[in-house]
Amino acid sequence: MDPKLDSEGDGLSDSIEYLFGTSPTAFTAQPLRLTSLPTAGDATLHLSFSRRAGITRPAYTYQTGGDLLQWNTNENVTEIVLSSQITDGVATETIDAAILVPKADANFVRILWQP
Ligand SMILES: [Ca+2]
Repeated sequence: MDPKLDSEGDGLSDSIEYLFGTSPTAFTAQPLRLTSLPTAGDATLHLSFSRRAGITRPAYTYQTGGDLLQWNTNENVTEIVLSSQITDGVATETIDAAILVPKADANFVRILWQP
């Protein structure tokens, strides 16, 4: 399987759709939702997303960066399972990830998944 194959052309590879528990054959809206940004007093941002049940870190990692060229693995992440559900036979969990972001890395965040 080509890990970069995007069967329906929604911009998400089939492999990342496996992680998110979304369909590789039906358009998926952006699965990552930025739910809060760092503030002057709290350098934590929050991401919310669905994740296939049973796949946990370190199978995937969080990376942050100041530009889109240099990415740094960020271990300062606390995940909370907000809910669990089964959709079209796929068990997923909705995750809130609290990511402590160094000021120099505050511009971008991504999830790196290398199945
Ligand atoms: Ca896709």
